[in-house]
Amino acid sequence: AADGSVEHRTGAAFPAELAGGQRRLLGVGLRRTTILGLKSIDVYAFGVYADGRDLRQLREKYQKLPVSELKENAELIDDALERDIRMTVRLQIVYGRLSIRSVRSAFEKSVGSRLQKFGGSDTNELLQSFVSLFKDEYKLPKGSVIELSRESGHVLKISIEGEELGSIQSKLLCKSILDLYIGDDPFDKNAKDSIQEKMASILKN
Ligand code: DAO
Ligand code: DAO
Repeated sequence: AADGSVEHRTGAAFPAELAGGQRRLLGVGLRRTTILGLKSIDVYAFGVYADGRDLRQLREKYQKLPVSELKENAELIDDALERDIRMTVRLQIVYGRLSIRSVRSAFEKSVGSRLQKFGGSDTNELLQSFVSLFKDEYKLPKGSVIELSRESGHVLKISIEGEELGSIQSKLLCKSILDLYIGDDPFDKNAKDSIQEKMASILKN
């Protein structure tokens, strides 16, 4: 198998494949935030993976378009968000002082805004049921690896350092989380572009 990729600003390394070779790395990026309104910090590096066979469900629809067009096609992203395609976002923590409390509040903000965008008003219960998995006793030192996976049937599974924390069946939640990385207004625009280009090339192969 091919080598993985390194997120060049942080040096975080991502394997080329996960799940015994089923999920292939599409691209890597960086999640940043600002604290106190001015200081920019690197929070985590991420890699986005997808099941190659699941992605090929989209082949028939897009096969006729050239890669140059596919890599800018918004409908391709909508389909990737919407369909039952197994995907994983792997996070590697870069910021050394992350508390579970700040993870919870960041999650409520970022994922909460997407739940509202896609689902309307009645999404707080869903958000809270997921956030309640983030227990205070967990620690996230620099280098920790978290995986957020969409399994078949739109089941969101979360694990830390390979240990499963829990899972929840929700198409809306899966879509909202993936939207942070590949949707409109992503955390890292360059990462999104390279992920989409890689998706396009898989569809053509
Ligand atoms: O120390 O108050 C602080 C800054 C913390 C920034 C937290 C951003 C958290 C982003 C989510 C991380 C998910 C693993
Ligand atoms: O970056 O805003 C964001 C979304 C981050 C999603 C990561 C959630 C990971 C939560 C892990 C909690 C472990 C206790």
